[in-house]
Amino acid sequence: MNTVQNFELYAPKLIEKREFFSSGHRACQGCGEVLGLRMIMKALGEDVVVSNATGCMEIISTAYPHTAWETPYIHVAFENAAAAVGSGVEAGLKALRRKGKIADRDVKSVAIAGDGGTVDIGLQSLSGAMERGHDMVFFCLDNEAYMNTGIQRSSATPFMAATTTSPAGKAIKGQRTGKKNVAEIMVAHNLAYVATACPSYPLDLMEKVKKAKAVKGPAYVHVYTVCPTGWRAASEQTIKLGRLVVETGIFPLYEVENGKYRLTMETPEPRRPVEDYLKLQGRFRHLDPSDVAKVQALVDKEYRKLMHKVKTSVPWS
Ligand SMILES: Cc1ncc(C[n+]2csc(CCOP(=O)(O)OP(=O)(O)O)c2C)c(N)n1
Ligand code: SF4
Ligand SMILES: [Mg+2]
Repeated sequence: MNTVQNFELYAPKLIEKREFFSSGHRACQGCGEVLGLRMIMKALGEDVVVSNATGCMEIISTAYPHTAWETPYIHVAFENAAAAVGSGVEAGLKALRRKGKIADRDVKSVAIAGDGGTVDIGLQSLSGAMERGHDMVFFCLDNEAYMNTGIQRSSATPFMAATTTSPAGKAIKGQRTGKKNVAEIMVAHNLAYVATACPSYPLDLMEKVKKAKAVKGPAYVHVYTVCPTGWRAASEQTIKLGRLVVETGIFPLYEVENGKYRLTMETPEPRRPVEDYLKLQGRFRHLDPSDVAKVQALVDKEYRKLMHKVKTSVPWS
């Protein structure tokens, strides 16, 4: 699929001029997480209430007395998690609707958290909110570690990546486990819509955000966001890294609608070797050729599993 052609064809219809996450925030140069967030907010529009767990995006956007948020926004502590507060917001919106106070507006509850706030500390409340069927969208902004507090590993940190709590040295070679796949955990909750996205593919991302918002019930979007600071990568490589992670098959872009899997961005065949992606990042600097081969084997296995689902899954209805 040719992204440039798509952009020319659809951009005037798809992209709002108005920003709901403004410039002037304090994110690092080349931050992929804030870029993804800006696109999410653009695609959501103004009728949302955002619950955002503590993490980089909260820290860089809300230094008192300033705020980058152009919509109602609740900063949620790590402990009570974005999904728990988001489900309370949804109940509140329901009550306001019943009283006729927002009868003419379709306001949506939106919960946003980093990978730490989603895959580790927020997972239980996320599962509860999705299982109860709240009418809300949850976005995980996955930069593959607890970045805001100094690059600690999370269960979304990829195999062999070095972080401050999974350092590469004589004892271990970085993260010892593979990445937890929360999109799959969400599919297992039988959600009507689950998707993966990346701001290096802006139209794909924004279309998925709109689809997720349109669902009456819970929806989940897992957004891969490059963090040049934590990954020890050059800030001008952010978009390229987001493309490489898709072209290598490490993070395929897909959606699951009513149980049916679909790749939304074709991965080139043959896929690019994972080395093209790994070598641009200091967090993988310690890998020798046999380590790279292990990463490649893991990626190949996960990719095969996904392609099997793409080929064999059928929609529930
Ligand atoms: C219970 C609790 N533990 C730890 C913290 C400190 N803390 C604040 S943000 C954060 C990291 C967040 O990581 P993530 O959710 O991945 O977001 P990122 O900063 O990477 O965007 C941590 C550990 C806290 N606020 N509360
Ligand atoms: S540490 Fe990473 S995620 Fe956080 S603001 Fe900087 S580049 Fe963005
Ligand atoms: Mg993180």
